[in-house]
Amino acid sequence: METMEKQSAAQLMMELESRYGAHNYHPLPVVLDRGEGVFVWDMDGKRYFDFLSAYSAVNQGHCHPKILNALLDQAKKLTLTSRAFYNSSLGEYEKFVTKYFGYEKVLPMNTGAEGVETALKLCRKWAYEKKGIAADQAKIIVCEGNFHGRTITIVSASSDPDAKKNFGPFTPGIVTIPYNDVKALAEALKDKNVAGFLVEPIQGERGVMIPDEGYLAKCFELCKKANVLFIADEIQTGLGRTGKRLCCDHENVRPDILILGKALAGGIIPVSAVLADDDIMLCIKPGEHGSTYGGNPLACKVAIASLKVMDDENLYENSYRFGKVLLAELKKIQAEKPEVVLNVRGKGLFAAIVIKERKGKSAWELCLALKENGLLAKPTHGDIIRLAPPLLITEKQLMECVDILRKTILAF
Ligand code: IF1
Repeated sequence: METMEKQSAAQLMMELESRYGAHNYHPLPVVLDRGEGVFVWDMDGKRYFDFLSAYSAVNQGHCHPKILNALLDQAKKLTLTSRAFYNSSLGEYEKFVTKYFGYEKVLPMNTGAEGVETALKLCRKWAYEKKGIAADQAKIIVCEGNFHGRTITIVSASSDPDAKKNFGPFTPGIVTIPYNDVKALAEALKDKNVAGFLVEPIQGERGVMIPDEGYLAKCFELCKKANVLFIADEIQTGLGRTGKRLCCDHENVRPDILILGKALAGGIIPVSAVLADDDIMLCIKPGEHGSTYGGNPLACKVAIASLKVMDDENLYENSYRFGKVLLAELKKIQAEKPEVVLNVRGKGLFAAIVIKERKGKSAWELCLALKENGLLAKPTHGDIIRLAPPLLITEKQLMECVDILRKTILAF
């Protein structure tokens, strides 16, 4: 007979979240307590490879010592001044980040959603003040299946019913076209009131949807011809995730407005940024936009350290090289078990496995099995598993992970 089990510390934590926290997530049943590099540990001390990297915020690895030191040093000195005063870190960061990405100006914010909102506001300002669109007529083109965040305006641009249902009324001035469809963009750009085109270079939430080669470059060219701003949401794809500094770099596209977040602060604190040249950025004047925490000294130092780690530890190259290894291995696994793996795709260390769903055997169950075998990943859209390890993973560790994936999938 089963004896009554004493509740574990992990069970208690899950119960506390369920009892006192809003139910806006459905996490995998693992309670993480510690992280270092590519690893996280649960409350029982079990070690896992982290193949989500907090949705690519932890590209530099968990608790990176150089980023942590930057945080600690600055935290002892000055954390927040607001933008009512100057601070001794912001200018240094602004110079660093604009030179790093090759833009004239940066507007610092905190979360990704705020970065996207900022980009949309900036685009509208530019449309009225530079392009000459009549008041309140500006339109932004977005793509079906996008994920740009959770604010009202951003969910207004979403095509996911879960993101929208009963959150209306929505922000007007948004036009949705299919993703990876150059013709649809050309058609939509015929409208003279279009101000901007907002696009993810790879759709993450959609399940690592990689557009055809040349898509970004063609879209950019069409936008140029129509005097429309090309706005890239690189919050998830930026900072090495796809094997280059930016995903747009694969096609030598330099977005008019670039939005960054997540790994810009190595998973330590929320830092986002909108980059553009003067012609666009200076459309926003004092008092017209901002954020209490945006550009705070702690964020500035952490962001500089996070960007330096990307170069110092060859994380761009790692992602590019090991991404090829990972994809090749995933293709082998697919060939070994086509009745489970319908498809695999990836660019850099940003990959996805599409699972053939059978009764009781979905991507969720596979993720539970992976968890048992020491690898954490999260399903998206029911049948897709996104794979995105921290970029400092070594080839040896990666092959260990491939073994876990193979073993788990073959047994599935
Ligand atoms: C959650 C997805 C990833 C993003 C892009 C803006 C934001 C995100 C391209 C907003 C955020 C997250 C948030 C996370 C789940 C996640 C996600 F599955 F929903 F799509 F990463 F793949 N642009 N992405 O991916 O940034 O305001 O959250 O800082 O838990 O909702 P944020």
